[in-house]
Amino acid sequence: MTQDVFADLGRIVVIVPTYNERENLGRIVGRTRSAVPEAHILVADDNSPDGTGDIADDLAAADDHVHVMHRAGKQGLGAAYLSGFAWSIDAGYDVIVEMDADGSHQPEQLPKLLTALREADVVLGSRWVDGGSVVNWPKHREFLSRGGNLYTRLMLGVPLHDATGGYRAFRADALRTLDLSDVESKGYCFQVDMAWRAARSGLRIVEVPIEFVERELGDSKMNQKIVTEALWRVTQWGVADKVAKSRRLIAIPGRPTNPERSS
Ligand SMILES: Nc1nc2c(ncn2[C@@H]2O[C@H](COP(=O)(O)OP(=O)(O)O)[C@@H](O)[C@H]2O)c(=O)[nH]1
Ligand SMILES: [Mg+2]
Repeated sequence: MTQDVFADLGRIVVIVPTYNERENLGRIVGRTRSAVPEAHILVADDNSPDGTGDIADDLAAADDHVHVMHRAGKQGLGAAYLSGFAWSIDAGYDVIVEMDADGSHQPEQLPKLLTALREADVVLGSRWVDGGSVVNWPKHREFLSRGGNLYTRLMLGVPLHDATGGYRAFRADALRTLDLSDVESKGYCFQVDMAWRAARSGLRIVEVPIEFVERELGDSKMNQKIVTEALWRVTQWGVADKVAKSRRLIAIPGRPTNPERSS
């Protein structure tokens, strides 16, 4: 296989967050190493009770492109990615990729994301653009994802089709320009949070179609709490944004904008 196809993008790291993924980790690491041999991998494990962290250590011991971040316990996807971003930026990577451990995000499609990153700051793997698809996903998950994305578009006004997806590539330079110190999103709404921050900052965001394949091994960590957090936060952000926009619309130049004081 040709090495360093993406040398022009600089050093690449793929962050793989894990919680109880012992059946999946070896496969996803192997597939990623084959698909983009120059990419490094950072496994961000939340002290998985099933021993995923030990498997990650074995993989790292056998391959200098594999690294492991052992975290104290299950603190959510958002927290794992924030630590992973900080580690990756600190280590001097130029491209930071997000990829699930369970095979839903196919490493073989990573070259497509990286190719698109040549003309963008952020690339979102999208299930809901032309050419995108889902395989073996239960109908209720598809409904939740399509509905969640429609609601996000309406509330936040971002023209993205898959703001909830988690197969992404960022330029580290672009990530550095975002203030991530106040990110509170714990669960999967972290993805919406990041997409919205990127859009508001004027970063160049490109969506590329992906085929998302439901996991065959292990269990999904999606739960009601994650859905509730996403719904609540997107609603809060959307309302705050609309209020701020309407305030700007009614502001009179030279006059205080606080209506209570402008009698
Ligand atoms: N480190 C860490 N990883 C998590 C956590 N929750 C989910 N993940 C990982 O995030 C990825 C997506 O989770 P998954 O359960 O497949 O969600 P689904 O695809 O929406 O059903 C997988 O690699 C999980 O192991 C968490 O709290 N901490
Ligand atoms: Mg999954």
